Amino acid sequence: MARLVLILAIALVFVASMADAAVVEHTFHVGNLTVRRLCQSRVITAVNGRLPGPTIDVHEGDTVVVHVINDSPYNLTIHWHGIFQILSAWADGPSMITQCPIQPGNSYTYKFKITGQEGTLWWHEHSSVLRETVYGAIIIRPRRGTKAYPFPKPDKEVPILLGEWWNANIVDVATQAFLTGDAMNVSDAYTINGKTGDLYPCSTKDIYKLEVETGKTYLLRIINAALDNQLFFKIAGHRFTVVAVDASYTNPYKTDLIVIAPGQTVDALMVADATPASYYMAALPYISTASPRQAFDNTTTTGIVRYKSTSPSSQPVMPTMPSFFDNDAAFRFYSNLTSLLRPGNRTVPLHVDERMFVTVGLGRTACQPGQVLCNQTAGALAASMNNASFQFPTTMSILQAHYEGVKGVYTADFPDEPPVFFDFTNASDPSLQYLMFTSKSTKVKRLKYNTTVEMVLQDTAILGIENHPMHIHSFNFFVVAQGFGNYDPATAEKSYNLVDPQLRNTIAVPTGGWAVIRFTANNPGVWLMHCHFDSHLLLGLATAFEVDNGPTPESTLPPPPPDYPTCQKKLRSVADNWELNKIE
Ligand SMILES: *[C@@H]1O[C@H](CO)[C@@H](O)[C@H](O)[C@H]1NC(C)=O
Ligand SMILES: *[C@@H]1O[C@H](CO)[C@@H](O)[C@H](O)[C@H]1NC(C)=O
Ligand SMILES: *[C@@H]1O[C@H](CO)[C@@H](O)[C@H](O)[C@H]1NC(C)=O
Ligand SMILES: *[C@@H]1O[C@H](CO)[C@@H](O)[C@H](O)[C@H]1NC(C)=O
Ligand SMILES: *[C@@H]1O[C@H](CO)[C@@H](O)[C@H](O)[C@H]1NC(C)=O
Ligand SMILES: *[C@@H]1O[C@H](CO)[C@@H](O)[C@H](O)[C@H]1NC(C)=O
Ligand SMILES: *[C@@H]1O[C@H](CO)[C@@H](O)[C@H](O)[C@H]1NC(C)=O
Ligand SMILES: *[C@@H]1O[C@H](CO)[C@@H](O)[C@H](O)[C@H]1NC(C)=O
Ligand SMILES: *[C@@H]1O[C@H](CO)[C@@H](O)[C@H](O)[C@H]1NC(C)=O
Ligand SMILES: *[C@@H]1O[C@H](CO)[C@@H](O)[C@H](O)[C@H]1NC(C)=O
Ligand SMILES: [Cu+2]
Repeated sequence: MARLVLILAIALVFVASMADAAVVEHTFHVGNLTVRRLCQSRVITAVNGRLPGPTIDVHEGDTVVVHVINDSPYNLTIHWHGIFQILSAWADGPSMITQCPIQPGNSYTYKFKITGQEGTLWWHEHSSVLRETVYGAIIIRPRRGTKAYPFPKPDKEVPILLGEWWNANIVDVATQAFLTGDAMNVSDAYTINGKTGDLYPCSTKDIYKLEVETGKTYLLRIINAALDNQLFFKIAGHRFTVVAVDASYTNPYKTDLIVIAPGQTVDALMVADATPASYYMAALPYISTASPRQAFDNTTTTGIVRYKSTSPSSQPVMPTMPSFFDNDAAFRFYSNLTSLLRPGNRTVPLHVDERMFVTVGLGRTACQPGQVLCNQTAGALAASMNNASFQFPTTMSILQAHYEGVKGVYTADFPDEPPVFFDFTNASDPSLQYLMFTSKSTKVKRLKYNTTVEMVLQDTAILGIENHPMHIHSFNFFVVAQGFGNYDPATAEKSYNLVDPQLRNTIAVPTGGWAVIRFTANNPGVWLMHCHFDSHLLLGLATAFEVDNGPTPESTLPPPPPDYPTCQKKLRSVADNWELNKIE
């Protein structure tokens, strides 16, 4: 038993000696780890025996190679969130979209280049809900030996990974939700760098601490790795200057409040210019609707920022936090970010090839096969885009089916608009009840190489308005406008920012509102688009883009790597067992 609790820190980072590029290599052993939190002990799934997992620290232009060895009892995959994966779709990671899962006892090597992006991203599990504890930071610095940051050089860089914690086994929590067709149980705590902070029972020592020195500047690389909650983050007595989001530089934006959705990152400078003392950093959820239908985890996680000269026993000052329902504060932050324009950087495409209008929201569907505890009369909870509730295939990844031309795994008929246009966001409109029911399908949107898409994302009030963090794999998109209520082109188009809109990989679509995004499909492959609340992804809030090859070898997807996982059920091989014994 103990030999499988692999507390191995075998992260081999070897850096080839090349002028401006290197190969950064890691080995991820994924396995059981026993940890104590909130007065009890729990077995979690973790990489190399650590929570959060290892940081991947690279420069733009480098190649990353990660050997993932699955010694956990679960199927899993790893996704490199926000990485463009130019011509390396096989390494993107979402289960059944670009690969079959890595089964227990098996391994897969992810290999990809970091091209044209700098800042903070992250990696996480992408087969079920294991990303609760299987996640870590990706830090991309400017290309080796050339450029500096487009902001004053910080004295220190500090990853801040915000997470969520359940006392129960997270796979059991998700399984129960599936079997009953009900909402997933909410978390028991939030975490900062894997620790709950001292406002929870038995947690005095389980707190992240950052020591600072007066006058120094800290670059906080903030990542929201929580499964199901957007978060408000503050540090008492301090202000931030946001300089990047989702690994895209922004014009400096000063604020004392960071708002961050699951999937997003924020790089913020913080100068230690307060009276030397101890200060709490704190995060609590942004719930976005004052009358939530579901229960939510209303706790607060904390960390401590302590000035060097201050006594470790001094009581930290707590920041004044916004209310859970402060839509104004969230919108102020989300809507005021703009891209930093530098010569040669991507600018917003002015010509649009395809327009899509996509509703996102919750509803219900017939109980699915296997949902044995589901109420047949009421049906199961479901989520959909344009009334299509996404069903993951089971026999083969969509990318493999696309590449080999296998029929019957998916259909390329994801609709460009909803079946009916209605008063999307008026919750008191009784006709919404008739729009409640959706059905399961595996519909993707096919795009020719280099197509520029403009998509309006429209939240619906059918089963309660929410702020859905929509993420697209491979493509960063410009957020040209956002607002509340129903999207109306007559007024919205006047507000488009076609000069310096923020560039993101995850957009928190305003609660009961809309957002307009533009991107160019300049990478062949199959790319998932989905809500980054895991509970909504599991309910079907997803679709995918099937992007054709371009006309040249530089725009053609190469074949899959030799160790590409298949969906055949596998048994642990003798050789693997020998390896494990050796490690013990
Ligand atoms: C890992 O933990 C799970 C319980 O969470 C247990 O069922 C399984 O046997 C453990 N596996 C190993 C190899 O220890
Ligand atoms: C943006 O432009 C700067 C300066 O021209 C360049 O160094 C950087 O690599 C560009 N970044 C991206 C993501 O294209
Ligand atoms: C979910 O919460 C309910 C109510 O608190 C509890 O009875 C149930 O055991 C929980 N499910 C899991 C899988 O922990
Ligand atoms: C959190 O919810 C619990 C149970 O609903 C309630 O008793 C408590 O007052 C709430 N706490 C906060 C800070 O809202
Ligand atoms: C940000 O956006 C809000 C609208 O939500 C606006 O009122 C505010 O003045 C803007 N500027 C700043 C610096 O927050
Ligand atoms: C099933 O759902 C129906 C309709 O919502 C409801 O009336 C009934 O009480 C539910 N049955 C159970 C066992 O919960
Ligand atoms: C919402 O729908 C209700 C019921 O149909 C209607 O009375 C109300 O005027 C609508 N509200 C708006 C803002 O359109
Ligand atoms: C949504 O899909 C369901 C099931 O396919 C269908 O019954 C329903 O009419 C559709 N809703 C709308 C608004 O078209
Ligand atoms: C794709 O678009 C880029 C940028 O607009 C352009 O440089 C390239 O030639 C295009 N490729 C094809 C095959 O159209
Ligand atoms: C694990 O993956 C294999 C291959 O796709 C599949 O046959 C099996 O059902 C999966 N197991 C679970 C528990 O999902
Ligand atoms: Cu969602």
